[in-house]
This record gives sequence, C-alpha cells and structure tokens, in this order.
Amino acid sequence: MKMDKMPAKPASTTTLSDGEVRAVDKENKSITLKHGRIKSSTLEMGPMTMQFAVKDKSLVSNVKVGDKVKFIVENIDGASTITALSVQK
Ligand SMILES: [Cu+2]
Repeated sequence: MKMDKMPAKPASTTTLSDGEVRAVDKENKSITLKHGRIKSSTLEMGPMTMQFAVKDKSLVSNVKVGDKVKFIVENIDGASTITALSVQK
C-alpha cells in the first residue's frame, strides 16, 4: 500500500485508522469522519463519528463525502489533527 504524506519513519506506536468521510471543509481544514479504533503515539479512542482538524489542506484536496480513507491522527496542541490521509480504492 502506498501512502502519501507519510513521515519517513512513523512512530512504532502509530497505526493507520480506518474512516469514512461524512463531511469535508477544505477552506477551514477540517473533515468529519466515521472512524474505527484510533491508536497513535498521542491519541487513542474507540469508534465514533467526529470532526478532525487537518494539518495541511492538501491532505483533503482529493477527498469527497463517502470516500473510505486510512489516516493517522495526532493530538496537536489539544486538537485531534490528521497528519496523514489516503483514499482507499
Ligand atoms: Cu473520535
């Protein structure tokens, strides 16, 4: 699987999470995902639908409602922020 925008060496505690896009707001760099279990180096939570901040607008430039995605989310200054995201075909 090829991932764009992945850090060269992801922290070993970080795993990709699965999600489905419910809403996307490119201008405000936010995305709403129905997500599965999340476990990253700074964040852990069970499945739910919620809004995330997006670290870079380019991460959501090709994303639309209904897309299945895999993503990494980190706690950055108290905000759940997506740092990597790829659409699943
Ligand atoms: Cu959540």
